[in-house]
Amino acid sequence: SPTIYRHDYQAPAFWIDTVDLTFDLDPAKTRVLNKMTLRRNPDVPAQPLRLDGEELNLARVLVNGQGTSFKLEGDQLVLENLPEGADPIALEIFTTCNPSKNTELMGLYTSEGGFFTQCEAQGFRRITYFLDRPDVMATYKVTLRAEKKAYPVLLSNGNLLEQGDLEDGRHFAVWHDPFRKPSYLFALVAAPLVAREQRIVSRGGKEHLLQVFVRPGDLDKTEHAMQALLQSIAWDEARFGLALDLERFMIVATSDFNAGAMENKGLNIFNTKYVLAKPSTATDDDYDGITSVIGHEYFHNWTGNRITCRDWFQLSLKEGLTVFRDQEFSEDLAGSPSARAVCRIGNVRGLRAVQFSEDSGPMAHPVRPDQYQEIANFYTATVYEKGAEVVRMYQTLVGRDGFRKGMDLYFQRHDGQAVTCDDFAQAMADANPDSALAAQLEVFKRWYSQAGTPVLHASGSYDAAAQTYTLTLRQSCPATPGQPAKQPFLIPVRMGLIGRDGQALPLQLQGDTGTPLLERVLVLHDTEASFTFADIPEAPVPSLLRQFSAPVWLELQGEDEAAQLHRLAHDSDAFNRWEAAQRLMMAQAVSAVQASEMPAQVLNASTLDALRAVLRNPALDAAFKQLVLTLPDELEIAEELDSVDPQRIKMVSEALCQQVAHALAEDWLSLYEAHENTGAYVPEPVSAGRRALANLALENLCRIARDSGDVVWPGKAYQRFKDASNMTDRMGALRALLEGQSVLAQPALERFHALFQDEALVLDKWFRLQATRNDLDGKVLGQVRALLQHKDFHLSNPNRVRSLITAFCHANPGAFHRADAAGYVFWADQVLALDGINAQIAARLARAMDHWKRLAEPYRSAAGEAIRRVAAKPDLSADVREVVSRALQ
Ligand code: B3K
Ligand code: ZN
Repeated sequence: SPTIYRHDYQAPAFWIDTVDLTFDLDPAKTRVLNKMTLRRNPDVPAQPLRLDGEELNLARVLVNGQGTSFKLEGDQLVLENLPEGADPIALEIFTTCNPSKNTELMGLYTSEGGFFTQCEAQGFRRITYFLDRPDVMATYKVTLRAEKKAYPVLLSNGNLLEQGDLEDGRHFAVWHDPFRKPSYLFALVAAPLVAREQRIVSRGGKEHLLQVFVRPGDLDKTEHAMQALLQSIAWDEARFGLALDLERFMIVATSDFNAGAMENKGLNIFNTKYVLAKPSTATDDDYDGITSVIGHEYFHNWTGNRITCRDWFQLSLKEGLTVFRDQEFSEDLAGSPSARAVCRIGNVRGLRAVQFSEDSGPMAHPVRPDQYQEIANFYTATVYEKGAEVVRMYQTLVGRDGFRKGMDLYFQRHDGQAVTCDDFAQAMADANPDSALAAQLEVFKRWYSQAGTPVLHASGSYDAAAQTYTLTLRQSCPATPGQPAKQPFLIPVRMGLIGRDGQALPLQLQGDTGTPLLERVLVLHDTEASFTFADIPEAPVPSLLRQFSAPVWLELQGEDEAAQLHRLAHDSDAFNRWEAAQRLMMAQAVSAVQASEMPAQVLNASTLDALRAVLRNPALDAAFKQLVLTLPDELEIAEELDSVDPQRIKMVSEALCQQVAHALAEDWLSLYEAHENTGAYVPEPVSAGRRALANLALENLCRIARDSGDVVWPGKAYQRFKDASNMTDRMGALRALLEGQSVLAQPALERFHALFQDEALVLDKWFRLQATRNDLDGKVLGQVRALLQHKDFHLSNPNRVRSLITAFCHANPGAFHRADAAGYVFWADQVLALDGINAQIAARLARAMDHWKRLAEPYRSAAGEAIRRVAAKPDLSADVREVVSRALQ
């Protein structure tokens, strides 16, 4: 496929002002009448109209009511003889398509007896011929006609104008969306659904109808989603002054969906995973996921829909900003400082696990990419999560109030427009003219243009005679594809200094006269800078990059273990306390991997003592303790190494887990007893933290039992599994049995399946548990292969594929990277099989091999062979082609 470049952007030759669509919905042959009014863009030289269209059957084209000549060139419909001049042109196009054969789930498709759409980024062209690009914005009127009994609910964007019955048992509905929108925000639904409804009056006194549509049997799982929607609406008004602008706001859940959800104007379509929850089927993590995704899609109504992207290279304009907004929403809901820190730690773990890894591999790209072959491949952790970190840095640099001012100016300038990342940066800077951001805007904007994770090298020196402490910060950034050398980034470093007694030292920069602060943000915008603090009475321990104030690797030069332990014990920043524990464990895990002989113990005694002290500290809450005691996993360890031997890492990781289980045995016991009973289930942070810690303790107790042959703890775990009143505890107990390699694990898995065979989302968990289980005997791949044949496994359902195949290849490295190469053969087979069904899902799976060049032998050669086998398929999708050819470059 051709490569598309950001620098080639040109405004469209035509604008489309209104779209009037009529659908006669039929699974095998849906008829679409598209009546548009267009006009020439006077700013662009006259040229033919080229409309995008894929998988369509064209029946008729009329221009101002008359037949016209046209050409079909590849996937474009070309009209060369449109009237000259500025007058509006009426264009009418009649096509048909086949939703029931649409396994890509892009455009109009059927799922469980209903019709659904997904148009972002380029799905609308699979519904009708159109200028399918985000800078072409029109108002839409939509008429839906379908059989009434099979499709009682007919929905599209905006307001319902009219509905009624037709002949032959069919009915119709007419919708009108008053807001101009790009085609990627179009949606329709026709399905046998029911709705939970709520009417609200917003602060401005306007009435709104909120609806959550699901299959009839799922209505008892919609309460949390509705709650999250109400909280989202209130939060956006309170924090950003952004009100709901629609009379009606609809959420629809479908179980066949490529992504998590989609922010179509007024008609958000969701993966059921991010809507449906009740205590017996959803875990605490599921509840949190629903809150953040409902928030995310709702927040898009302003950041994405009211102001959209000029072109797809600007995707992070809406995604980075909206992820940042949903993260802030979740933190504000969490409430206490400690619960906020737990949220932040969770987000940073995700960022480092996925985005940092992406940034060091063949798919590395800037937050605002410069080129792509298939845009669907660029809905990435870089665009989303790193993009959110870039937005967070604005807030760190200009403060919360300054950030709000920047947002206000952004809306004042650009409401109703399709704009660029530069426009956002300019609004932030202009609203904060005295900030470090405004002073260094061009440097700051390198976060959008340069890929790769910068390394921040920090070293400190204490001058006892002068009573000063000098901190030197230096940055570098590794080369990434197409970007061999980088210019310095602007890095905000939130920091403090900790005294010997654990107290924060007042910070007074030399020559500075303001009141000393206990924490400040240093700004590095050159390759290197030094900061000298005055009146420092003793050599301090620095605490840098608090709250993870920039998406960088931090290297603390010349720092000893004592300093890490000091931070772990005393840092006032909860993030850095957690980080200190992670660094201590990681450093020792890495040396165990690199040692010529596997050491008897991975962690030293002082680290274990420090971990024990965390568990015994009554001032820390359960959620935080659980996070500190979550050990670096195999993927995180691999990310630290230049040459990766997955089996060696697996051995070390296993030894680390067993050591921590045994060394803290007494604590696991008392923690389990103190936290096992969390009372009636409420999905909120305090009791969720208790559940998480109880489950971690139980897992460790079952690990101990594995070595000692004890049957009491597996028995208790099995009992807890059977009696659990909520899914968090049930899954926790089941995982403990699996980690403990208990003979009860298999009966528990069978019972789990029997209990939940009618709950698709729970079956996904069942598949995932088996795909990601600890592979001590090399049998997991065989089990995964067997599960492909299970009656509940369907290659056409993305959630199921992700739960079994993608989870195995991406999240179970010890089972996937086999010396006999069988994991890679499996990977290639599945990528090829999926590519004919759903290219987006296939491409995501393909990325499991991103880091093959860092593998040690024999893995590397075998992986290369598997990738070349995939690449050799001549009719590979553009999606998979782009991923494998980058991997091979
Ligand atoms: N904007 C959608 C993305 C849909 C993915 C298209 N391949 C979901 C979201 O970010 O809210
Ligand atoms: Zn989004």
